[in-house]
Amino acid sequence: MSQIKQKVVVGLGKTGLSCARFLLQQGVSVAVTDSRIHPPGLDRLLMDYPAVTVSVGKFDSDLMAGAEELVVSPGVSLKENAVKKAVDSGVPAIGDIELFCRHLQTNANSGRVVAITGSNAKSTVTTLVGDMIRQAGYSVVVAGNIGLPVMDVLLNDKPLSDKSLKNELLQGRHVDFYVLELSSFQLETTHTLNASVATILNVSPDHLDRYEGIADYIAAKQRIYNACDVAVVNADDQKTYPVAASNSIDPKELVTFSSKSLLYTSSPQQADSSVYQCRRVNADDGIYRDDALVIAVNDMALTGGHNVQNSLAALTIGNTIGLPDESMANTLRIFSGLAHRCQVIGQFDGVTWINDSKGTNTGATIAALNGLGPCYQVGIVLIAGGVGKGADFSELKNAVTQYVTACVLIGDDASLIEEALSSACEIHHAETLDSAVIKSRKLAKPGGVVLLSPACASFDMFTGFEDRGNQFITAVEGGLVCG
Ligand code: UMA
Ligand code: ADP
Repeated sequence: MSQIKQKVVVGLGKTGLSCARFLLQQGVSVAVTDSRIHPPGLDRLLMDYPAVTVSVGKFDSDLMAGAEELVVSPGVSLKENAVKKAVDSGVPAIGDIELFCRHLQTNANSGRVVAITGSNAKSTVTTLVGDMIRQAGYSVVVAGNIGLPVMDVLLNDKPLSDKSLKNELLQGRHVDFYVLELSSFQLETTHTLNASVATILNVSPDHLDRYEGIADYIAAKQRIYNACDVAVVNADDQKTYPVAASNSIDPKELVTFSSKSLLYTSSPQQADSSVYQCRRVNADDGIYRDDALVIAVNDMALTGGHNVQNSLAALTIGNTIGLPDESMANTLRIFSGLAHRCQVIGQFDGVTWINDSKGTNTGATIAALNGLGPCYQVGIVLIAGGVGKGADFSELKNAVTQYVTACVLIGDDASLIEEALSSACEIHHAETLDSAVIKSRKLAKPGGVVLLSPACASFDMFTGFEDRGNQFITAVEGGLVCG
């Protein structure tokens, strides 16, 4: 007698738990495997479904090989031996985003999907677009890599703590838009996204410990454009354009945003066909649409050149889905950014302390330095280091030479960063974040900045970027920087 085939959920973190619970609520036969002995979602799953098959401590090859389909968590590579073996023998592999899209596609009345990826600025732009949609009077759910697994949105017992779910779904409102932040890991296992609007905001090296090289990483990101209606691309970064050679990538429309106009010419840049442009008129910088001022840069709550770029991206996405300029400008007047992204903690003894713990790759740290550097002529003391994920830290050299007076390095890859930057600025080392803060206090000059923007992941010393940022804030506010 042949056994009933199961879906096997691979990984039991946030994503695996949400997928397993959704499938079980739908009456689907499910088993779960995780390489960890006690994965984070285990207790909750067994509390709700004590009889479900769970195999932990190592990936269960036999379970996977006999599956009808694998639902693979983003933290698990498709190159993982057991996964690869099952896939090579014909078992299909999908991820949570594919499961979500399938559900929407069988529900005729479902909302439109706005899909956002990029090496940096994903969470900022995703949140901004969500706020713009809400401000314009539509209902919206913001989910994905930003921290709310998409399948949690579809559960019968949705997590009440989540703001956007509380606002929209629990009031029983129809959802007009799903704004999804998608990582390259999630895109690898997504086959039928078919987004209304899809964007790659920018591409710089990241996660090179998981990819063969940058081309492999970009190929994963490119999947966001599969069968989308409108592709929003960064005209200043060719790597964000849909690759014509890939036959499934065929947006019906291509729309650009560009911050080349950040040069603030007084008239539109001739080669730039973007809807929104930056111009300087009578010494005031503003974002314009044709000759009409949409918003003055000084009226925006976000600061820094990189955030003008992020605002241009959000406006362009909003325009594509029909949001009015006036309402989007109102959102830009209010939205002051997310915690841990170039977040000013305060000024002590004339030194400004800034928490950019979410700067987890070189591209992010370069943007933070270039965005903040021009505002602080006295110079920046940079606290960096952690898990480099195979990055080439020499990419930091130009921005460090221009704006950084000293680096204080922490974490596993401190010596790699020192090797790359020793000719660019003074280098110091610290065993702990607290001692890095104390050293930085001594190195910083009044009028200058101490910036935590590590260009690295945090898992060697912290539970995540939030933990790293919160410990930094505690050290700064707790008095280590005074006296
Ligand atoms: N892991 C194992 N064994 C397993 C399964 C996972 O060791 O069997 C490890 C992974 O290698 C990873 C960790 O456990 O280090 C978490 O992996 P996961 O797939 O269980 O992660 P989730 O808890 O489901 O969280 C994921 C995203 N994490 C990753 O992609 C690593 C979260 O993004 C995301 O918010 C969440 O789904 C909801 O969608 C985090 C992230 O760091 C913030 N993302 C990367 C980034 O932004 O750069 C891509
Ligand atoms: P993501 O979700 O992609 O990590 P975030 O919005 O959380 O993006 O921002 C992460 C970091 O990226 C910030 O801390 C900042 O240093 C950097 N950053 C913000 N905007 C940009 C941009 N337009 N280009 C490059 N880096 C940026």
